[in-house]
Amino acid sequence: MKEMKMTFRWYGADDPVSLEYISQIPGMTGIVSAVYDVPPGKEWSAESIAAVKNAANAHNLAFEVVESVPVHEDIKLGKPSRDEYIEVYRRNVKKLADAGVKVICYNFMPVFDWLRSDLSHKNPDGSTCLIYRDAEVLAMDPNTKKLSLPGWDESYTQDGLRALLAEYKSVDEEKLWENMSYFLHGVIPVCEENGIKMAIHPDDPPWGIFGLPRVITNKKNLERFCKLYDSECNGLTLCTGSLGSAASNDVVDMIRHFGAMRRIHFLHARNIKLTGDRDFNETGHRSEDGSLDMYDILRAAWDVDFDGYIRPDHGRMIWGETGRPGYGLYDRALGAVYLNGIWEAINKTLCDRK
Ligand code: CS2
Ligand code: MN
Repeated sequence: MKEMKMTFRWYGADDPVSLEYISQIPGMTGIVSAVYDVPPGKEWSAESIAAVKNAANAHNLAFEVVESVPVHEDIKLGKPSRDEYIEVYRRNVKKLADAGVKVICYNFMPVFDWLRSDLSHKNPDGSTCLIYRDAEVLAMDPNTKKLSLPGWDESYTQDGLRALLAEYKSVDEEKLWENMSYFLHGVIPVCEENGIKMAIHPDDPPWGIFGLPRVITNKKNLERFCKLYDSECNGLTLCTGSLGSAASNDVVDMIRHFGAMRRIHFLHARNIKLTGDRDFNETGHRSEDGSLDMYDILRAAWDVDFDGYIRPDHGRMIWGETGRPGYGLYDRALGAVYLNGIWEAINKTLCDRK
């Protein structure tokens, strides 16, 4: 029987989803979490890391995956101050390794992490989900419009955001690659020394937005990324929903390819329904509900002997639940159990049953 490790994202003590509830999900082995109250570029204290670990362990859950250790904008911009921030990153890597962490998920998206046009789109069955409509997102371009971006309008002031966007005017895709390479050359050696696997999260959505460059977007670029620093520690978070939202991406093929290279350390399983060119809705995890085939995805992972960490990614809000968009308990728990069910079926079909 092959084994992957089913995990669940937990946002810390403020998360409306408790560790107790997470531990009650069948087949759950650990949490994916972070120290959330420290701004990017600052060092995490050993005590705060230990607090997450102890809280998880008290519920019989492991804490071996961090999502995310954020990369300071100065590193992505390639400013002189980046050396200091990379040094902090290296210290955080070391501390996390000391606490038993094995994988660090991060992203290299300028300014914004995931972007959506609506965080609570109402489905006919009464559930809500996150959706992306390219035209609507572009119409909210903060370069020219008053700041109002779902999920982001509280993170920035209008002026702060404009200033940051202006700084990125001199960073095109090639420059971003250079800055990424510089970052990796600073960080991966420490990971190699400490047994940590870095796992970059793809850009979501996987195309440039508001004139900002995005490069972790397709197979060719993931290949280029792996070559920036040729080490197993320089790996990927394969997020099916992020990559799959570009119709040209073949997620299953990517899992086979990068999985065989031993570069996938973390799998985010999420389904999305493509509703048009650069338009999609997030859905429940089931293959039939979206455009991605979860059986094919897990079968590819199984075939390449994936034995890393997996988690259900965003879910819908169902059964009247309220909370952090994409990160409710119920739909993600259903996702986890569904994924484990597929995995058991593959295992029992393809392994000798002793
Ligand atoms: C998202 C991201 O798709 C996802 O997993 O929720 O916020 C993700 O956690 C970050 O991009 C990882 O750095
Ligand atoms: Mn993801």
